[in-house]
Amino acid sequence: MSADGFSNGPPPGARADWTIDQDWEGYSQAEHDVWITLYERQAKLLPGRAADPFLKGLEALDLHRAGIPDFGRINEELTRLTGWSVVAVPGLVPDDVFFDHLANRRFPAGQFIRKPEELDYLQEPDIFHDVFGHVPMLTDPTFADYMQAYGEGGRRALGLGRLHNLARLYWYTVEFGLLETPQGLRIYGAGIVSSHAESIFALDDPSPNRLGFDLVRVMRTPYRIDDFQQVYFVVPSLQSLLDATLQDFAPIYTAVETAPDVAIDAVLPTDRVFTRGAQTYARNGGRSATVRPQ
Ligand code: HBI
Ligand code: FE
Repeated sequence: MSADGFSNGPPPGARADWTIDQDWEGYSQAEHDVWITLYERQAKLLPGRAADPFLKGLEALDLHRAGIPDFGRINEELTRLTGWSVVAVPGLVPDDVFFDHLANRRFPAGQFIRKPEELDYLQEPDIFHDVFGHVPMLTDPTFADYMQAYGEGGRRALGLGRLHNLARLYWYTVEFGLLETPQGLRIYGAGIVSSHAESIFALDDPSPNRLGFDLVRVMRTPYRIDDFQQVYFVVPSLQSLLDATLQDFAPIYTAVETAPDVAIDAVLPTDRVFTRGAQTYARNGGRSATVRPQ
């Protein structure tokens, strides 16, 4: 098993880069119905909660309500807009494979969809999390550049043994990031926007901290993989996110190396505070540890 827990090669039937055919014709109506249920629920909830670039991307790609979208159809528009394409993979792929895809403007999306009894529970990102959650933002040119820069940074981080710091950057932006707008905070993180419960919790609940994004601060902050986040970081613009990644990370890693992690529920005197959370949710044990809101 290699360092990140994968057997050395791609699974049977997958290509060397771990991609597989989506086989869109192979989806059953029951699988399309799960997509429709999840899509309808979020489409009703997200106006006024999701950031404009996300809502614009959803429209542009017409992730239509009629079921699981065909990657071939999505890619015609997505590639025209920002040069990105969605490729099907069996599930999580090794970090180096993941970064190589991102660095080449390919987003690896799980080909499978969750079962009807798993609507709010997911062990591993499925096609709804990956395509509904991540892909609409890839239609935004600035975010599209950020994701490619992240992929290139990931390859370097692997070489420097700094993956865990970079994974935190991904987690608190791409997965659970919030955007500051004149109308208030809006969601751009895929992990939030693809989760009905967390789309509400992340903006409305008094429990979590909501703090201004700072690259070193984020890299020093651990995260939860089994429950709602205890802290969300807010960027003033997508451009500021891209600018943060276009600098040389070596001095950043040095700064992070000597600084201890920040407690997940801490607010530092240097933090820009949007919400000083009560942490009530986490202190009451959150959800059962086996449930990961998606
Ligand atoms: N693989 N398919 C897939 N999707 C991901 O989001 C993903 C992955 N492999 C690794 C990974 N994410 C994380 O470790 C990154 O933060 C590096
Ligand atoms: Fe994700």
